[in-house]
This record gives sequence, C-alpha cells and structure tokens, in this order.
Amino acid sequence: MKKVITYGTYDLLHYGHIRLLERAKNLGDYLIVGVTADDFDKSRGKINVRQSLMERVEAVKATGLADEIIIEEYEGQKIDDIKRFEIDIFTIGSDWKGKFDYLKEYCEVIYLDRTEGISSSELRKKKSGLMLGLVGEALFLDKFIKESCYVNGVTVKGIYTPSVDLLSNQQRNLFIVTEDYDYLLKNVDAVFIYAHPKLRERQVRYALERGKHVLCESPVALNENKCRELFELAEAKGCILMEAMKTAYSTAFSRLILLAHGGKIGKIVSVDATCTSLRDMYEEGEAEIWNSLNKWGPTACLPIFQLLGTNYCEKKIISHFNENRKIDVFSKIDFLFREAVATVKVGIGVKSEGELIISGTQGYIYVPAPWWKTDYFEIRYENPAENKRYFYQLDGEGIRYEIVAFMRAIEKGKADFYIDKNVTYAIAKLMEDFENRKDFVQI
Ligand code: C2G
Repeated sequence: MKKVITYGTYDLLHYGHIRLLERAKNLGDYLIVGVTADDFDKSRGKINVRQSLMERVEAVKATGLADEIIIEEYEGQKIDDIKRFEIDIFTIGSDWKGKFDYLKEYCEVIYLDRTEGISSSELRKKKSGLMLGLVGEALFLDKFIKESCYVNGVTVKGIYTPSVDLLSNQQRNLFIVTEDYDYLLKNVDAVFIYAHPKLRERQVRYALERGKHVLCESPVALNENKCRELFELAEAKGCILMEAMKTAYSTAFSRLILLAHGGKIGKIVSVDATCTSLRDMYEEGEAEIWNSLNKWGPTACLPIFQLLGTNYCEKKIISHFNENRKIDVFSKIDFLFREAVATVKVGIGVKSEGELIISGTQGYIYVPAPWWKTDYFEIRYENPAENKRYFYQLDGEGIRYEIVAFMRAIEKGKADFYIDKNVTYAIAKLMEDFENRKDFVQI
C-alpha cells in the first residue's frame, strides 16, 4: 500500500485546497492530511487564520478525501510523521517548491501545481474588508498602523484628532485626516481609540451611538459606572466594544496566567508588577501629558486582577506628584486580598526594573523586563534543578494579535474574553478612585 502525506492550514477551505487533496489522494492508496495547530501557525508567523483547528479539521474531513487526519504541532514533526507512518510520498503545493527537499532523505517528495487565482488570504480579505479609523495622535498609533498591515482584511482609512497639527507624518499620510469626528465615523466600520484617557469615554460613546465597533485602549473610561454604561450601549447597538491592552493578547502572558491558575506554583500569595517609562512622559505629539496611573495602571493591574480576582478588601494608592506638571510621576498601589497581597508600581518620570513576580506556596513565576511585552518567563522552585523556562512567539508586541482578535469578534458578533469584563470595570474603578483621591496618599 502506497502511503501519501500532505500538510496545510486549510483555513476557509476552498477549491485550491480540494484540488490539491484530490491529486494527493491519487498519488497513492492511503492519504494522511496534517492540519496545523493554532500555536504552530502562530509560531510560523501565520496569525490571520480565521477558523479554529476543529473547524478546519471538520472541513478537511468533509471532503471525504483524507483516510486519516493528524495535527501538526511542531517544527520538525514532518520527519517524525514520515518515519512513524511509514510514508512513501510527501506532497505539497508548488508554492513550497524546494522548501521540503530535505525530506527526500526519508521518502519521495512531490510538488503539485498550486491552483491559481484562489487563496485563503484573498477569501479572508473579502470576508472582512474592515475599514478602520484611528482616534488620537500619540506616536503609538504609528506602530498600530504598521501592525495593521499584517492583518488580512483591515485597512486603516483615516484618523481623527481635535488638532491635526499634532499628527506624525505617517498619520498625516492616511487617506482621511480630519478634525471632524463625524466625518471619520461616516467613512469607517470601526475605530481604534488611543486618545488622551480623559477623552476616551466620550469618543467611545459617540462611535457606538453611530453603530461603529470600537477597540479602545485601556482605561476605556475613568469611572466605573460610565464604563459599564459603554458596554451596555455596545450590546444594545449590536456593536463590539473591546478593550485594547496588547499584553492581554500575547501568548506568553496568557499562558503564564493559565499555568499560575493551574497550580504550578501552588497557591498564589503575592503578585508584584512594575511598569515604568521615561520616554513616554509626553507621549510625544500629545497635547496633554498622561499621568502614570492612566498610562501604566491598566497593564500593571492586569495580572493582579486576572490571578487574584477583582474583589480586593483594601487598597492604598501612594503617588509622588510633580507639582509643575500636576501629574503623578510615580505611583505605588498596595492591594490587600483575603489571602494574598499585590503591588503595582508605575511611573512615567521614574525608572525601575519592569518585572513581574508571582509568588506561590510552591514556587514563583518570574517574567523579566519588560514583562508587558515578553515572549519568555520562568517558573522557579526552591530546587533550581526543577526550574522551567517557557518561550513563545511574540510578533509586533502583541498589537497584531489584538487587531486579529478585534476582527474575529466583529465577524462572530461577540468578543472573546481576553480581558474579563470584571477586570475592565475594576480598572475603571481604580482610575475613578485615583481621580477622587480615594484610598490615596500623596508624597
Ligand atoms: N494550495 C493550492 N492552491 C491554492 C492554495 C493552496 O494548491 N490556491 C495548497 C498549498 O500549496 C498547500 C495546501 O493547499 O499544499 C494547504 O495550503 P495552506 O492551507 O495555505 O497551508 P500551508 O501554509 O501551505 O501549509 O506545515 C504546513 C505546511 O507546510 C504548509
């Protein structure tokens, strides 16, 4: 019996895939199809895949062409599979010509002509075709524009800011550049808001009222009730409102949260997160300076609220103010939970080691600086021989994953829970307490 194997993502299965599978099947008597796992695709830079692994497997199954379906999970697996399944022929589309010649040592390698004129990327573009507008003028938006180019189907159409003079060159070069928010909203399906934190709540509300989807940098609002109202409004309008915080969408961060929840370090008793930057003090281009807590508070609180919950018993915010600028250049927050403690240290005028440490009864998780854009962390134990290191792919600091998640949420009509609503509300409440100087000490 001649055994044939082929691999692919098979996202939005189309005629090109089916033709390939048919010809692969005809090369032998038994066809094994390897479907790529989501993590494997991510690690090879394929971030736009729209369907889940199970949906893609089901689609391949439905063709009736595969005698067996396996999952491709890691680099180098093809050699393992060929040996294990005693494969005679490895085949793949001609877009890979030459790339798999190294497998000739193990079996015959056949490149089949790729079907012209159809591809998953094109289908994804057609399916979504999302016109996105930007709100704000911070330099971060330049990064966002660059990252959006990696996401199939998203076009950044224009930008609104109350003062176009503040825009960077890249921002000025967008198709629409306007000081009229209505005009931008009329020409887009969705907006990404990265304006001064004080302005966001109004801007989110305005966009939602006009039926536009919103991705808004955290904090979405500086008041808990107003934040809740915005999410209710989004629901009533059938729009997606998603909080943006790139860290929440990075693989290393979400995995470490799962590992910690899964008991890898025993019971969690302390979470300490530090985020500081000197460079961002003026958020270059910004009309008004952001304070430390608005700038870094949401990110620093994310692991704390995700691991310990949002029902803390007490907190104390200690801020060091720069009198000239009327902002906290440094703030420390102490949280007291029923059976754990946490600290946040944030600063835009103070520099410190930006690490994250999660301490447990059996060990601790250490994420080196800058932990909010890490691809790596360690779980450390009393006996160093038991320590474990974890590496994950991180592209574009997580921003492009965030944009992909936003697109998928719009397509599905519901947001995935990267950031729990309770976490969002707890962040807004913290900002509110800071504004009202509640649980607050100034030094
Ligand atoms: N294909 C084709 N014609 C198209 C599109 C795709 O013949 N118009 C073929 C590809 O060459 C590949 C298979 O269909 O053999 C699956 O394509 P993708 O889903 O794009 O998967 P790919 O990224 O090529 O996976 O380990 C994974 C594999 O190395 C490749």
